[in-house]
Amino acid sequence: MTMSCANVIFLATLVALATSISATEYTVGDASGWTLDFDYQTWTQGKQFFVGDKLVFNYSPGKHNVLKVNGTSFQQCIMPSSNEALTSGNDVVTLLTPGRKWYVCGIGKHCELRNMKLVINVESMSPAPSPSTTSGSSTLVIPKTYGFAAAFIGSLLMFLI
Ligand SMILES: *[C@@H]1O[C@H](CO)[C@@H](O)[C@H](O)[C@H]1NC(C)=O
Ligand SMILES: [Cu+2]
Repeated sequence: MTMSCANVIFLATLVALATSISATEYTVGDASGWTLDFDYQTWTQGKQFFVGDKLVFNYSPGKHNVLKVNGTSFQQCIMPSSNEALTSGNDVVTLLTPGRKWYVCGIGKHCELRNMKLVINVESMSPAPSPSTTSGSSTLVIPKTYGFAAAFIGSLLMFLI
């Protein structure tokens, strides 16, 4: 198989596009971190969270923790029985799937009384403009969530065939 000049340029463009899309890392509560009586509702306003982005929870280990819960647990501050809490004090959570995500602190009544609860909405990566008008059919079988990856892989497949 020989690479045509057009294909090489096409591939280089794809690689450039792929590297230009970088994940955002959000420090929850910014300089305040994960703490008592912070307004996390306001903190999330104006922020757009995408699959691949990261949340960083900063706090003194032992004072707080981070639990991913469901919507019901979030509303009522009911902690899951299985102890899956993050406890390092510098917990990095990568947002892997789209949809609503709920995080609470499981220590004392921090969720109930001190507002240590965070809800965000994670959006699918917005699909990059298609670099090729003929790549559409090869991306259909792959979920939209991975739109960009799908377009990328689809294009690579086309390139190799
Ligand atoms: C939500 O989580 C709680 C605690 O883990 C669990 O008891 C409950 O069944 C869950 N609810 C749903 C709708 O998944
Ligand atoms: Cu706490």
